[in-house]
Amino acid sequence: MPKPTITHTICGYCSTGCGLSIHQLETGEMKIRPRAGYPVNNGSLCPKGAKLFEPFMAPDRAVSPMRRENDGSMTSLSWDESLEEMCTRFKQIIHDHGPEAVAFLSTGQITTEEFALLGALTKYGMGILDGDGNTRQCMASSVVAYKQAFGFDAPPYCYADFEESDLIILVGSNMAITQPIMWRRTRKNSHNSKIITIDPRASQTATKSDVHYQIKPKTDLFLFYGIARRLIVKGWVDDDFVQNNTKGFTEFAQFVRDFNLEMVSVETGLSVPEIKELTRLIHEHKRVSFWWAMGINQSYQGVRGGQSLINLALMTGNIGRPGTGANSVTGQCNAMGSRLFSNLSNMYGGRDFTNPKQRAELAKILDIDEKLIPTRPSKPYNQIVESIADGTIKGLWVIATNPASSWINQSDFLATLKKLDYLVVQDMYTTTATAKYADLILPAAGSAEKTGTFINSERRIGVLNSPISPPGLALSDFDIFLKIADKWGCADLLKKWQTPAAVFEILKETSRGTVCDISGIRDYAMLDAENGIQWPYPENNPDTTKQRRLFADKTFYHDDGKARFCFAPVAPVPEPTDAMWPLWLLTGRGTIFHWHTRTKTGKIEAFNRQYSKQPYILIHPDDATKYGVEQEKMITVVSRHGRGRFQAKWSETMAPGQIFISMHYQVTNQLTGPYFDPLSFQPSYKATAVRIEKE
Ligand SMILES: Nc1nc2c(c(=O)[nH]1)N[C@H]1C(S)=C(S)[C@@H](COP(=O)(O)OP(=O)(O)OC[C@H]3O[C@@H](n4cnc5c(=O)[nH]c(N)nc54)[C@H](O)[C@@H]3O)O[C@H]1N2
Ligand SMILES: Nc1nc2c(c(=O)[nH]1)N[C@H]1C(S)=C(S)[C@@H](COP(=O)(O)OP(=O)(O)OC[C@H]3O[C@@H](n4cnc5c(=O)[nH]c(N)nc54)[C@H](O)[C@@H]3O)O[C@H]1N2
Ligand code: SF4
Ligand SMILES: [Mo]
Repeated sequence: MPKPTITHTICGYCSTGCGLSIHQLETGEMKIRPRAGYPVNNGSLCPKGAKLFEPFMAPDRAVSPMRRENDGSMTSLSWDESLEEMCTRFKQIIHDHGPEAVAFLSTGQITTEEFALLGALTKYGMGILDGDGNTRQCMASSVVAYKQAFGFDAPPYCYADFEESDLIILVGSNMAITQPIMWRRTRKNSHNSKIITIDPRASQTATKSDVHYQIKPKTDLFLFYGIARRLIVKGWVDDDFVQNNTKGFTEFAQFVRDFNLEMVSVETGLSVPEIKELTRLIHEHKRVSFWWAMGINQSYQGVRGGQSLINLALMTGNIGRPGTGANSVTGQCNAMGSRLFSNLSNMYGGRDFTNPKQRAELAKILDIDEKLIPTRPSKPYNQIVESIADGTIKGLWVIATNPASSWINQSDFLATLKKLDYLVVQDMYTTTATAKYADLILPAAGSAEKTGTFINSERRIGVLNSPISPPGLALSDFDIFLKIADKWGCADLLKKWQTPAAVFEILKETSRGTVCDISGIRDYAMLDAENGIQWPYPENNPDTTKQRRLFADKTFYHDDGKARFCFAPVAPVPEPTDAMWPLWLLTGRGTIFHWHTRTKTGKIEAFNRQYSKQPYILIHPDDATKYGVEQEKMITVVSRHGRGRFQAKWSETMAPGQIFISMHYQVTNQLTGPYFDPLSFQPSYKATAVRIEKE
């Protein structure tokens, strides 16, 4: 039997970043297998990765550029015609209204090289100042939390820490369905670990954990400040670590004095013995790891939430050792690439736009005129949306994200989108919620159809080899950006940026000497041969360990090498429940099978059969009785911002007073309102006051 041809690539869904082996048989048939020996997922895949290719064959793939005509119909165009139109329209808007009148919204789902090229094209070539990613919706709070506490946006862990921990504390993470391979690793633990989940719902993860702390929504800060206080009262602090490796502990200890057990119990709904027990467990275990996800980040106080866990890790010395850490789990396949190399909130390599020395340094590395580099970072997503609403932004380019479904406060957002003079949507599909508003659609290849790198949650850079080709005229985002550069007339600036491999070389140079230095990675072949490589990996990197964590030397990235305790008073919920709006709406992922707005997984019939096509709510039976909600019947959920119809599902996984709606339906964000963390500008998707109306 002839041997199949094997290519290696990375799954294009979640930030776990599983390695795949694609076996191509002589018949042309392709089989997806987990990549043997890949340190992320050795031998395992979740159902989405196993069916990676199916959505690529869907009939609504965008196969040529398309223009919306006056009667609303779409006409196919050549690349030349479409980009001529796009550039002419955007240039006209900039000519008439200035560079702030055009912006873009991007993603955590394209390659690092594509981010980097987009950042250079827009900022240096097209003169566009503002562009942000959907990563703002996802991990902006962790970014700020880490920068302030550690001096750099540096998630410290490797996945081996799941296996090395003796106490795993998951906060606002439904890992069993959102990061199933990470979850599997928690189960391969040889330290007899205990898994604790802190979540207002008995989520799929909470029910599989050893202990579930069913906290009231948005009271995590009370709990973690309260635990910090009790650790201090009991003398359970790692004084040496605090003394030698941190700053601000005295002020922190003073601050948490008010968070006594009784007050924390009232606020969180947990009993005093539960809080005491959790504190004791943290003290008695030797390798405690704290993991947080969207239940913390997507909040009006998300940065402080992440930092409240960082504080616990610091004061107990649970960092830099196997099985420890204050670990933010990010979401999309390349959210971590966008954090460091998209040139949006930071310049390449985590440099600061407002720092003249760093601007000059970058201009030299890139061999460009320093004047081309903006002196301020991009506006964050929410301010871009506000600027569309007030008419400042008139042209928008949306790349690999579907904000007409995923952005918060849709009841305003959809009206805002209509205010644009010109909207370009670059996507794999013509039928997305956002594409329906587009004046121009640019057909993009998906992750399995291109080359480049993704960076996963544990900072591992993995390389993509395209096992399949894009359909029709569709092109990789990389090639689309190069074509736009040509049309715009700035191709000269990007002479050195012609292939993903060439851009990887540029990124190596921009990273040299920074915290995320990757200058020691020779090329893609090395990445492939080494099963991915975690940053940092400087030239002459002495540490070739396959799974590396940060801070083993207890040195942090602030100038004095010390980590900071960061904290603030607990802010009131911006929109409280009351007699008129008596229920808390929680939103999030509903199933292992579906991805966000379902543009991809919604094409897989086997997955659709496993999940309700009808938007639904989960409601506790007591609330159902109280509000006269019948099982499986349609009801209307109303918030101060909008309304939607849902099928009612009674569920004891919910605490009374709370309902859950998954984010996989466009209607969900009709209910959410415009609240953001003031430091990270991340939307607060997980606390909206609502009521139920019977039909
Ligand atoms: N199957 C699947 N997997 C995915 C995705 C997907 O769409 N589908 N998306 C990916 C992406 S981009 C992301 S960001 C991740 C998200 O991964 P997760 O963060 O794990 O998922 P979520 O469901 O958004 O939220 C997690 C939990 O937060 C809880 N929560 C809500 N409010 C609070 C609170 O106040 N405190 C606490 N402690 N918990 C709270 C919710 O009940 C929920 O169970 O998943 C990634 N993986
Ligand atoms: N209520 C509520 N809302 C939420 C959340 C929540 O928990 N609750 N979570 C938030 C979070 S964490 C996230 S990350 C966002 C996700 O929100 P979105 O980013 O809007 O969701 P996706 O469905 O992943 O959209 C990605 C789009 O890119 C397209 N695409 C995929 N690959 C490529 C590619 O390679 N190139 C191009 N050009 N296009 C491609 C897909 O077809 C799809 O239209 O949702 C946020 N919204
Ligand atoms: S766990 Fe994430 S990266 Fe791994 S196969 Fe599933 S979706 Fe893909
Ligand atoms: Mo996300």
